Amino acid sequence: MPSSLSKVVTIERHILDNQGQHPGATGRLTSLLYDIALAAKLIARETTRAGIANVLGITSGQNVHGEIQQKLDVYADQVIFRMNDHTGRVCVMASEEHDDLLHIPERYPPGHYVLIYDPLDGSSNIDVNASIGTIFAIHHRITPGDGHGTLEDVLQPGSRLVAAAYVIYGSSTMMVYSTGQGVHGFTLDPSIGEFLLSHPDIRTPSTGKYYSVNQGRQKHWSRGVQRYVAWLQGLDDEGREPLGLRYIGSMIADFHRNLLRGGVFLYPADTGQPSGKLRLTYEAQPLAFIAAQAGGYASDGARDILSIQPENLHQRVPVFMGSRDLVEKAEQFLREDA
Ligand code: AHM
Ligand code: MG
Repeated sequence: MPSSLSKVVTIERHILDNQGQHPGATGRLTSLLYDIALAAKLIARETTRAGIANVLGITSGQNVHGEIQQKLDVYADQVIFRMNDHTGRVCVMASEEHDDLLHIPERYPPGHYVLIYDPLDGSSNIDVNASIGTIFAIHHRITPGDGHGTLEDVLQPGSRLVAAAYVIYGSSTMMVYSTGQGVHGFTLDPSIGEFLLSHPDIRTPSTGKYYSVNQGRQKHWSRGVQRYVAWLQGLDDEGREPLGLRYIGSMIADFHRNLLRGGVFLYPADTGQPSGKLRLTYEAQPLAFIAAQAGGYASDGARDILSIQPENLHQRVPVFMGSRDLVEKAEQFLREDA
């Protein structure tokens, strides 16, 4: 075997090695993460074909080959559900695409875990060829017994997450995951169809180069948010150099860049959106978990996002996340102007 091959770590091997370090691990979480990685590969394949599907001409849902085309977000949603509905590892699921819980079909055994996901975040970016992502959150079930899961299993604070992951479909496809033992990133090698370890043990800088916000909504912001963003821009009396503004409008892409380079991503509450835009259980919680595992921090402006007890499945939450110093500064400005 060429010596370079001994350095290649597939996501499967990494997950397995990681789980091996947990005393009493049964391998169920390992298998669930495999299933998620496989779903990610299928979605990545369709994502790269999305543009060419348009070129081939789709009318009323059919392409020139007579194949029924699905919207990519519907496809992603179904792939993730079907990949996990029959394995005996999951007791209930929830997705951004569905108002209600996704129950495991009666003919399959319910399992130990709860899977919550946003199948294709930033989907308005598909048509303009910008990056999009998928987000996963995994909890243990908390209802007793081995029946089907309930809303109570889904509505848990982020501090109880067992694992979280996101996939970014960009210039390459990457999957980033944490099971509470650091954050690890894998790049999909399309020639062999494997996610290979490319970013072991990601640590986010404590302060950063970038801020990411929809600045167009500035007139709707509170005074605290206005003052905070002016501080990021170096417009206050401290005379600091401004941070660079980077905003794709696809949270995973904005979050991922800032995780690696340092920075803050914010989607604050404003007068038009009093709880912000982003959803707590399948957008903010998993990214807050990953940020914390990488040494960063995520806040709703007043408290740690991981401490919030969700009240309902699709609840929104203001978000400030990324480098710890920058997020704590946001809390300071919002406290002063409360
Ligand atoms: P979506 O779940 O409908 O795709 O919306 C979420 C997306 C995030 O990815 C992104 O951060 C945000 O919406 C951008 O919103 P805006 O266009 O208001 O800046
Ligand atoms: Mg979304």
